[in-house]
Amino acid sequence: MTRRIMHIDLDAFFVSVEQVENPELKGKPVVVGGRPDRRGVVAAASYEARAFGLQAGMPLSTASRLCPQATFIEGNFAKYRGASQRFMTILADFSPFLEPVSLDEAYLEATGFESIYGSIHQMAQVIRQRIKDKLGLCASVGIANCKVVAKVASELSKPDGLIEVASGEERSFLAPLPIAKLPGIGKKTEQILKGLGITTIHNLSITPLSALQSHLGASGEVLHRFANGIDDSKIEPPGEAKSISRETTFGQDSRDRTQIEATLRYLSERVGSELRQQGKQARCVTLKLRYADFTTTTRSHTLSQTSDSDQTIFDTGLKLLKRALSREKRPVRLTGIGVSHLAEPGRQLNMLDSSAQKLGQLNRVIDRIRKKYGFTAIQTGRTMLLKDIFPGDKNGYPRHTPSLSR
Ligand code: TTP
Ligand code: MG
Repeated sequence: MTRRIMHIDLDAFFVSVEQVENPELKGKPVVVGGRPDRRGVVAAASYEARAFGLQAGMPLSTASRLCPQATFIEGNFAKYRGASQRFMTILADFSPFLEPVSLDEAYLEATGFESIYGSIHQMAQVIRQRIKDKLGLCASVGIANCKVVAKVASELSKPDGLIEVASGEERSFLAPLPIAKLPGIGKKTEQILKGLGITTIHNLSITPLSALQSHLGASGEVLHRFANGIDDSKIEPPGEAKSISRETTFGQDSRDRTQIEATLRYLSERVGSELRQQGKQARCVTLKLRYADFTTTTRSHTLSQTSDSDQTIFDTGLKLLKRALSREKRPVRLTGIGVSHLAEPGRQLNMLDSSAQKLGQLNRVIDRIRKKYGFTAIQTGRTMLLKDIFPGDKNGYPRHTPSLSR
């Protein structure tokens, strides 16, 4: 039996949810991400706005310059999360083998479902219609014998499209496409490959594996397989969060160490609180910085023992921050902190370490108070400063960037 995998991705997701709520926005250039005079970036742009060159990640100021007539919407993450849950529930009716990848995107195992729907193509049409009827949203679908080709197909079919790649046609389907269309090829890899004269997926597929490995390391092998339409990875049922992170863009680019450190402290507390809520411990802490010129760097540190403490996350982040900024001239635009390599607590935690134990108790008390009275009910010396910087409420300081990171 030939393997049939579907990749389903909603079109202009955040914007489409707004358009369902507010139908007069349909067919118009619409941006979700914030007001045009605010800092921050475009989270989602309608296809009508994309015609003006707008795209996700673009600063709002640039977006409003390119398309001043667009409607700019702040956005409401809770609303999108709700729509995402309804979307996933619909998909789960069709196949028990479902892998949500992000809020608006999932892989679905469809192998063997031909007999129920007549064909997998027909099954995809039924799914698309159901999503339209129940949610008012358009979903684009790619069907192929593996995940990577299905994803490229759904991307190519947008908006409101459906492409099925017949078994055996994977390689020829990918061949003419530019390398940037292949999942796993970001800006950096694209530049390296272009430097080698590789511009199409066909070029990539015929480049000797050893050459790719010497330029790209381990990912060279994966990309070589992908370019040849080979991907054996399975549909993974929803797992638990693999990392937790929080980040924010400053109102104005900042060189003020006190402000940057206070923000880092606040974000560390947010991450720590989420970590404890999930009952997890982290092994690795990562600092993210974006400078005024938009270059973004991350630095990570592996802890000697796992932790769920705000203090440990912050201390580690602060060390990374000091190292990163020691000779840095550029002002900072965004800062973020994340934890990864999560584990259930227990074995790794050295319970004989009484200072770790005390810190653990303290964090739990703080979590209880915050649950009852709001996040800002407890402030540490450093985060007190934030009151003057961000207009906050009892639930915390609203952050500009609607972050998808978990
Ligand atoms: P995408 O599926 O990448 O984008 P999209 O649904 O807006 O558009 P399309 O799929 O038709 O190309 O992301 C889904 C949502 O995730 C998007 O609506 C908004 C959010 N998002 C961000 O918040 N920041 C980002 O940088 C990106 C790419 C998406
Ligand atoms: Mg989408």
